[in-house]
Amino acid sequence: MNVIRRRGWEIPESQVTPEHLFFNRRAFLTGAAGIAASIPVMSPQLASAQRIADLPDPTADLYPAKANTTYPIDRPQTDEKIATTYNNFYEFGGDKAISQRAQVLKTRPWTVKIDGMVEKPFEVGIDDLIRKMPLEERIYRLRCVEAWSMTIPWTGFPLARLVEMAKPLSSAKYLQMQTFKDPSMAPGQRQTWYPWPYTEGLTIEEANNDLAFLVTGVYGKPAPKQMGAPLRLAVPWKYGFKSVKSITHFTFTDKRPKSYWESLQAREYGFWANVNPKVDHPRWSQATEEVIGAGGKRVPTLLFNGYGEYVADLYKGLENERLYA
Ligand SMILES: Nc1nc2c(c(=O)[nH]1)N[C@H]1C(S)=C(S)[C@@H](COP(=O)(O)O)O[C@H]1N2
Ligand SMILES: [Mo]
Repeated sequence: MNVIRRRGWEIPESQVTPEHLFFNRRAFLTGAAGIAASIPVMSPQLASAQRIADLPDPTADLYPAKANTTYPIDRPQTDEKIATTYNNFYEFGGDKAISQRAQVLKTRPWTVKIDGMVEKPFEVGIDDLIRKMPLEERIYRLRCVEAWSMTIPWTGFPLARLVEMAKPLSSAKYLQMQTFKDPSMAPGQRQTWYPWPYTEGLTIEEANNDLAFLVTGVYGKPAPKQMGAPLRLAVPWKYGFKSVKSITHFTFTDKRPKSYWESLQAREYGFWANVNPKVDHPRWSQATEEVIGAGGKRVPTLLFNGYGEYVADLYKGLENERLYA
């Protein structure tokens, strides 16, 4: 597809894909695509996943949610077809075309576990959680570390509401978030040498910033699996890899969580990962970004992805940290 091809001076996608240098692509492709290719189109597994997918979402009545326009947006929304078919979700493969493969993800029943430094650890079913929360729509920009971006209408609730519900102890300094781990469902997780489950983290202050958003839907509907159903993070001032998909586990801790990409390649992917056009990735420039779905158009990248007025204060006094990688 033309929209996803990189042109001109741009480096081929294979070179800006973060995993390129250390992700054994060939081994991966034999694994994931090999498995996908070996199952007939309507394998029993896929067929039953399809039946589940065809059931009405138990929270469908909550959509579309009321728009929150606190955060103005000056770009057109990315076309829904493009945003739902150009995805990073390594659990289902190392390429962007995982939307079909991700349909085997079983999103009900789905239990979210909250533990660590909290008054009392607990578990909550996803539908109970969603119904307790004030759903709203927010349009955010998403800037991937691979130098492309989209503009997406998310539905969800502030992460701060989950923090409040969890009642963290004052000793908790960080919130770690993890995706499911089930290699029988996610072929990428059969590559056992990767640090599954996908893990990310924020400081408690970041988690309590109003911009940090837990996503349950997109484009006025429950989120499709490839975009991280049934619960995914959106932290638009940080590179996209911080926005962990399909979360099952929140842990409050006093130790800085080590993320999936940091475990793989700490020199390139750090804890903070705030967007900054002046701090290049070791292998490519971060000065501009390709607007996906806009015919190859590039625009300048903005400090904190344009959200500095809401988040820059979080980093006062942290100037010695590697805030932008
Ligand atoms: N569990 C999980 N979450 C993930 C990823 C992933 O591979 N696995 N990829 C991240 C990256 S690199 C990006 S850019 C965004 C992409 O989100 P989108 O596909 O909804 O645009 O998801 C992030 N969350
Ligand atoms: Mo990304």
